Amino acid sequence: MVRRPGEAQEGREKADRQDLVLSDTIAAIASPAGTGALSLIRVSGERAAEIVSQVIPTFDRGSSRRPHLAPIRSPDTGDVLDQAIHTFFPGPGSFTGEDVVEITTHGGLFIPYDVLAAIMAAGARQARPGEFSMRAVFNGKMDLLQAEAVGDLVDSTAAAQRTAALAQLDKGLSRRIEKLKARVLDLEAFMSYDIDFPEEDDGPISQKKIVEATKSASDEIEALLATAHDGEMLREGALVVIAGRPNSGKSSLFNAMIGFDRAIVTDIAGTTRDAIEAPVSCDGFPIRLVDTAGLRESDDFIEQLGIEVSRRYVDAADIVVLCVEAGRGLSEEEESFRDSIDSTVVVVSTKSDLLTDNTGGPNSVSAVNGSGLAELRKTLATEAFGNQLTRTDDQPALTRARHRAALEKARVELKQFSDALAMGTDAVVASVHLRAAISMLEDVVGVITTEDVLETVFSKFCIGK
Ligand SMILES: Nc1nc2c(ncn2[C@@H]2O[C@H](COP(=O)(O)OP(=O)(O)OP(=O)(O)O)[C@@H](O)[C@H]2O)c(=O)[nH]1
Ligand SMILES: [Mg+2]
Repeated sequence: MVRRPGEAQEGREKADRQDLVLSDTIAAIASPAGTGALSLIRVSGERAAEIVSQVIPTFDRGSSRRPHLAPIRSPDTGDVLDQAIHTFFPGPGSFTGEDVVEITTHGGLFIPYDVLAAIMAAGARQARPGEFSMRAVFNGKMDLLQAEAVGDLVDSTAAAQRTAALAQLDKGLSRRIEKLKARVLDLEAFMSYDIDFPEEDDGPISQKKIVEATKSASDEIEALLATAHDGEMLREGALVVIAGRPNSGKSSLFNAMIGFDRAIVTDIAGTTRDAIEAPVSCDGFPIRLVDTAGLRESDDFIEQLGIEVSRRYVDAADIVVLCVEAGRGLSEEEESFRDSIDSTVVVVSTKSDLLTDNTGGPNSVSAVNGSGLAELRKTLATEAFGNQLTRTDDQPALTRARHRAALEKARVELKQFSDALAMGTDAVVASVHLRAAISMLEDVVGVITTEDVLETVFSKFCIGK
């Protein structure tokens, strides 16, 4: 059997990981703040059952995975705080892998918080953002990519994001990266064979085979990196910035696209002073639509600030929608503005309802009667996500800068490995680069991850997740 140098390390790293697991019992409201019919409180940890039985005296840890209706009582006074449903999920068969109790209380601004306070008085600690998911990762219930997919599902604003996040939750991306890691591990094993049996000049593993294996791993890294731009844009939404002269109908178009009056519309030129952003789903694809201040020379200090903000948004945009009133051509300034933009520009003829002869041309829209809006949505989806609309394979993509950065580092290591190989560097020294590449890939999936990486990933989650 070919020895894999990584294997010896695995036991120790697992032990390190166990040290990071926090053993205290945490609690949080998992549903959003505000008034709703119900609210969900999660309690997780070794003492979950014992703590909950202080507020639910009828709690029976023998009856798991079944909902029970029972009064919740203050642990101090015994007063009834709510009538609520609770379900006990004993570890390890729970979301976090620990004992978990989920309590569905009545919603609103008082009861859930009062019940949570009682649970904390009974000994639980308020969970930190993402701490439930972090424990799930520590306890091997899911990997880091799956935990990120949970966050992506919650943050999704369009159907295509849901599809991608569900596939990632189903380990699609994890498997792709694991496969790549297996290739690099094989390569490392080939090298270690050469190290162990140096006298076999032309041993069972030829130089050619190593070069080929390196090439195939590098190709897969390139293929993965090539998915990053689209994958990240799908997760974050394409930034579509509406720009144009004052009064050209930008805010009206913005409101019509998002479906409610978010931006102020008046017939006074220079109404919008700030950039306003809202998520819109265009044919199932996520777009972050931004309304901006009209572009013109202005002596008004506040308006000038707004125009500077507009320019910054235009520079960052994936697509710029340039609004020009229907029936007139682009002015010289508008043409040079269009030509100065690096990203895709979609020129839209606004206020088409004012034209009597219906010669609005392509991309004519009316915020008043809604004509052309469906076509504009389609155009934006195609411009921003065209690659993904036409893609026939649905290979999992990288979805975060974190993934991209790690794969880029792995690419560098592999390149350094093959350079070392070509220069006839000692096999032991060359193999150091393979080990480094493997550890980059492990970081992405979160098999063995430093506390720093985990903290950054989970601090972006909300409390209760
Ligand atoms: N008939 C008609 N009027 C429109 C349409 N869109 C905008 N308008 C009118 O055009 C004027 C300017 O509209 P806004 O949406 O505020 O224009 P804007 O480009 O955001 O203007 P600034 O914020 O000042 O840069 C308002 O009086 C709107 O009612 C449209 O589709 N049809
Ligand atoms: Mg406006």
